[in-house]
Amino acid sequence: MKVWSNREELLALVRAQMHDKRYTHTLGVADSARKLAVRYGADPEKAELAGYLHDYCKCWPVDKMFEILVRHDMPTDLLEGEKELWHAFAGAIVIQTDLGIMDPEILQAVRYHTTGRAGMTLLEKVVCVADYIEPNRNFPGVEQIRELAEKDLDAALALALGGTMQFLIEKQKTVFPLTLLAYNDLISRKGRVGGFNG
Ligand code: DGI
Ligand code: FE
Ligand code: FE
Repeated sequence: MKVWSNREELLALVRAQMHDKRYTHTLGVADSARKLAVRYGADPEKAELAGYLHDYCKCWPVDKMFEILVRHDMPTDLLEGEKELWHAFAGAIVIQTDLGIMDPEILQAVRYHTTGRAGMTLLEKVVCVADYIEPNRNFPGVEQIRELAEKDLDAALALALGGTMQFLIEKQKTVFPLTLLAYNDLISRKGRVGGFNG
């Protein structure tokens, strides 16, 4: 277990796990997540912390992530699937074991930040959307997601996940089931009471 007792010490540990560009992205996600939390009524402190931690082991060797996932009995479809997804699931484990993060809301926000899932919590949505729209992000369609994120978090997330699935299909990559389930869940709530535009 690594020892930290304030934000600066935590950030130094986060900083040591990744290259410059990933760290800049990490700070951007924390800032965007805090703002989205304020806008939509999630806990801004938790959102910021989850942002700092969400890509904690993104730059780790895949073998190291794989070993952690196997040790924690992660499902076969994850282990045999796209390695890009591993950092989210391994990250949720590692920030608990190495940094002592125990808050299940934060752990889940990290675990599902890449794929999403059906029935995402507000904090999970905030971190997932922040990951797409933080200021250093630059991909086709990001502006539209940024604009939507100011007025409708679910709609922004559906647009973002839909774009990711389109990108994956174009590249003939697998769509992880949770990503599709997250998308379907958001789309099927659209227009219902409590759904998009509530
Ligand atoms: O870690 P970041 O780059 O900040 O962003 P992220 O955690 O959303 O990871 C993005 C990568 O994950 C990108 O290469 C696409 C990939 N990805 C996301 N959802 C899926 C996926 N890859 C596959 N194969 N299937 C998915 O459902
Ligand atoms: Fe990530
Ligand atoms: Fe990220």
